[in-house]
Amino acid sequence: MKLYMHPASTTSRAVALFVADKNLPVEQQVVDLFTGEHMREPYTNLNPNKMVPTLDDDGFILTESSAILKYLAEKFDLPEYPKDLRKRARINEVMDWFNSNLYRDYGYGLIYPQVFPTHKRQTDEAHRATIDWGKEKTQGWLRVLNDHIIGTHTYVCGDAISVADYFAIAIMQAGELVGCDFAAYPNIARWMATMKARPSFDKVYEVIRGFAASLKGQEFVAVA
Ligand SMILES: N[C@@H](CCC(=O)N[C@@H](CS)C(=O)NCC(=O)O)C(=O)O
Repeated sequence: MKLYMHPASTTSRAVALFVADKNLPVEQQVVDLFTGEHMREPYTNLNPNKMVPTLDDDGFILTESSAILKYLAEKFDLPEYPKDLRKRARINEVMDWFNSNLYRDYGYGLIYPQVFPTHKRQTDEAHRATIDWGKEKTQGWLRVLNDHIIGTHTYVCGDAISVADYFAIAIMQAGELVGCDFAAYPNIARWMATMKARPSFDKVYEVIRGFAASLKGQEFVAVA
């Protein structure tokens, strides 16, 4: 089984941490986003979205990090995606929440326009408005995450770790690029510290943390 990925990719790290933590027999092949390898054949034959990650399980091609996490957990019969209908429904709900609600405003509104030149808006005014909107909406989502989704629980779907935590920590950690600080959201901060203490975290997140360190000192709009 092969995972096409890039260590600087948020959605790749979600899968890569799960693979590493669970020691799954998944070979990882880097697709060089910086040279545009993902934009060309042969990769686009696998993933016409021109994005990573992509899983190839003996010719079965699967895109979407959320779907890949669930597929791997199911394939290897892992407790991180329990079979109980309601537990599973809760995990699906939370992963959809992160993927649509939070990630849209936090990733594509607040973080990426500030760090990736390809996300720069056409005018300074439009750029600024995107980031301001992203920040404001993000703060609302973080309040929901802190107070209602995590609350007093250890993980995002209760007190057992699930594929939703692997998905969510990849998204949340991306805020380090612009210096986001979650002290105002103590349940989020506590949960993030728990996930960052996973044995494979430092290795899987090494490249993105290096990138974050290289941006230190620049002025960014962030959640604080
Ligand atoms: N919904 C997709 C999103 C994948 C995605 O956004 N991948 C980014 C890296 S994090 C990518 O490949 N970007 C390449 C580009 O935008 O050129 C998933 O969850 O897998």
